[in-house]
Amino acid sequence: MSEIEIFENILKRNDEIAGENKKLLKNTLCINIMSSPGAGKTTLLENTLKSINNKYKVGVIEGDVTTSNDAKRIKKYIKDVIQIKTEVFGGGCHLDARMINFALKKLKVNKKKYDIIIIENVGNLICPADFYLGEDKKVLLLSLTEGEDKPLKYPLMFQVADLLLINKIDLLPFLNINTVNLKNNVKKIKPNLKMMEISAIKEKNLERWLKVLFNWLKRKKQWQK
Ligand SMILES: Nc1nc2c(ncn2[C@@H]2O[C@H](COP(=O)(O)OP(=O)(O)OP(=O)(O)O)[C@@H](O)[C@H]2O)c(=O)[nH]1
Ligand SMILES: [Mg+2]
Repeated sequence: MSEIEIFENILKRNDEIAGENKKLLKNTLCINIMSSPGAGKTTLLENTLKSINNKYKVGVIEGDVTTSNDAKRIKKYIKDVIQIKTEVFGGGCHLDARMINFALKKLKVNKKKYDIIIIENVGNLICPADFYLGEDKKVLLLSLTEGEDKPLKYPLMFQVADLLLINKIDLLPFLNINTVNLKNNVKKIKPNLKMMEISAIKEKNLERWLKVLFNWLKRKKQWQK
């Protein structure tokens, strides 16, 4: 079997398990947040949870190679958090459907009535793009400090995203980056990708993102009826 065939088999098995996850999540909106290391995923989650303010039942699945640092940060806001350490599963640079299946069962999604499950993927702009987890939407975070050319260098990640959040916009005055060039590069890869500039450290700056999140939730709830 060639390496390509082996990889195709891995993805096929992954998609089968992702299908099971999708069934488990039939009454729950599931978001997969992806980015490079340090782009601000956990910060966005913290401030999103503060804003949601217990209005909805939310569960969070944290993905990292090692440490429970991110789960500890999230536990300050909600109790339903699972930390996946990919090293334990013999993996590394991304979450796969099998890990999410394990986490969903630990969160008891079939019994507890979650409105939203948010997955924070491992910080990486490459591998997470290949692995469908059973989520409804993929949110990509790109921080300004990463540079204008990232859409051109990591096109798949931008192609699979449903929403691009351009983060750390508060740092714009200090950086040698042109957001027009950045957005033009995104358009070359995915012309219709919705983009929003945010600063995840500022809770009040997140209104547009929250509006999108609540819209997705509303649509999922309508779809269930
Ligand atoms: N100035 C500024 N700093 C930010 C912003 N968002 C996040 N940060 C900082 O960026 C650093 C990394 O943020 P995290 O939220 O831990 O990033 P992450 O994507 O979760 O990182 P990994 O999980 O390790 O991949 C922290 O020091 C944050 O305070 C922002 O909008 N502006
Ligand atoms: Mg994090």
